[in-house]
Amino acid sequence: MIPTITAFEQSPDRGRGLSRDVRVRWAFEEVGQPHEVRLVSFSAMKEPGHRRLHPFGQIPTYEEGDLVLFESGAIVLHIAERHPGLLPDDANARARAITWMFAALNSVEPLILDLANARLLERDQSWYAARLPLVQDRLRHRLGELTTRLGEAEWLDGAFSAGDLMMISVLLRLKPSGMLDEYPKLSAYVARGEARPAYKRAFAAQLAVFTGKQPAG
Ligand code: GTB
Repeated sequence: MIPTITAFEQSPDRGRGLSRDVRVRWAFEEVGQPHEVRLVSFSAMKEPGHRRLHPFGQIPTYEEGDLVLFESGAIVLHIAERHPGLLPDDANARARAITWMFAALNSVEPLILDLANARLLERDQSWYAARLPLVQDRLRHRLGELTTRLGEAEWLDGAFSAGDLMMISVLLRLKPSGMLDEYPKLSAYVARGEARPAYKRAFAAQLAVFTGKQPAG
């Protein structure tokens, strides 16, 4: 059965690959799973029909027969567990890869979102200039810790895994702020992810929604 996911009909990032369907598309591409993408408008997301799939009226969602999932992390984990390619066979290595998925979503993404939201939504507030350095410092501290752990390694724990897919997806959201450039090792890590053919196919597919042109190849 071919799973269907949902994505923005008109992504606010104008096809820069920052919305959360991209990590799901990337996971599908890594494991070679064909999939359908149903595009939804902002208003349709808030309708009861979509809320039956996603309680918070968001994308992405995942449908496969009777199974409906939401939360990009849960969806990527589901894909990774059902297909070879994104999780190691060794039980301990598998648990560590899943740990990195959680680390990306719980210990890195919220700090990045805090910065993105501050830049996007709080600029006009009287306290913006005072708060911004606090938000930046918290994030810089975590990125420093991540840099130290990555060290000279290519990926976070042995071979590329769903943990890297999620961490790189999260770090990509830093690009508009320019902060990723402060961390050459993390920038190179993200670039290695972006260079993967599966990522390129996922990126091209979401960009095609914005440009209205089919991806080449
Ligand atoms: N925790 C959930 C998950 O991981 O799946 C979060 C889902 C989520 O935030 N979805 C967003 C959404 O549906 C799209 S990705 N928003 C519509 C709404 O809440 O009404 C978030 C996103 C939005 C815009 C950009 N951008 O423009 O750069 C990047 C990411």
